[in-house]
Amino acid sequence: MDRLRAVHEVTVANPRVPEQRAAFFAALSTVHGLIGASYPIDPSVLALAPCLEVVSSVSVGVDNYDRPALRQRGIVLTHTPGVLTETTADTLFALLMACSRRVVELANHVRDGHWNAAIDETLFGWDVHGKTLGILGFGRIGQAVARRGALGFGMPVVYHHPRVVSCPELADKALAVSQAELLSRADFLVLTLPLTVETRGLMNAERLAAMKSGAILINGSRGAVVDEAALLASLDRGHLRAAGLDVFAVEPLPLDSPLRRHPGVTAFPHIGSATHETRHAMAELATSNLLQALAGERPISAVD
Ligand code: 8YV
Repeated sequence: MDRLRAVHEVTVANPRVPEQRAAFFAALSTVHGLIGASYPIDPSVLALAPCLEVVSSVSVGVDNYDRPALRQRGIVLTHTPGVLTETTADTLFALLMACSRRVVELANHVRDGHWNAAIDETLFGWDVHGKTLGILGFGRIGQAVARRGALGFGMPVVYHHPRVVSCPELADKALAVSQAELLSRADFLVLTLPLTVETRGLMNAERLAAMKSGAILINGSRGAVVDEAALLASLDRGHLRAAGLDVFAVEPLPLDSPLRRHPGVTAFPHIGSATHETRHAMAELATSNLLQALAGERPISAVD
């Protein structure tokens, strides 16, 4: 904030907070730059922002932004890739471990005073080491998850990506396969792909059924990539063993969502990049992007 205020007049207003909504939309009529995340910037918002030149997103995902509308107006869109890769991969591997070893459930078993005898097989989890790790979407975050599995847990890695990916450090440890083979081989299937027209609803009933029986699904992409009703049906049918979800079609997850308390679901509140260090690094990068673009310079990480 100090860096921004040293150069520009700054209005702080969160349109998701009712008390701040009016201030946000009032400021829109004069602002040249926006910085933030998780709020849809579409033609209805752009119509209220005649002076807008730059949108600096504090996120790597940019599905909140109507990119054709921004391009049509010549508005620069920037984001914060790279700085959050390792933290997000840590989160997704934590979610994978939590699901397979039933960490949340068993920690609560102790907390709730139920540990009154040596545990038996009803409380056993499942091994992670040596199991097949499948990655759908082999970008920066997918490759970082693969490193954790292959180099840290001795897991054979298979992945599917729409283009050929060069990843020398995993050359002999990660195998590119078809989407069908990925679904059939993965003991753990980790989704690390962007939300696009092509990926929206990708993990539907058919693809979930094509997954290996007893597999565990981990979603670190966007909630809308997964058909949540079909996922619940797969869990209830006993086809999938568990699901670890850091993202949801509706966020925050509604209190009446069956995903919130389903025994087969471990749910995180979208904490992929949510560490002090990484969110600070993202804010710094987003600030640099905004300052550079408003100064007419090429920003560090432009999307469009
Ligand atoms: C963001 C994310 O930090 O980067 C993304 O795309 O989903 C998160 O890491 C979150 O959207 C809030 O900024």
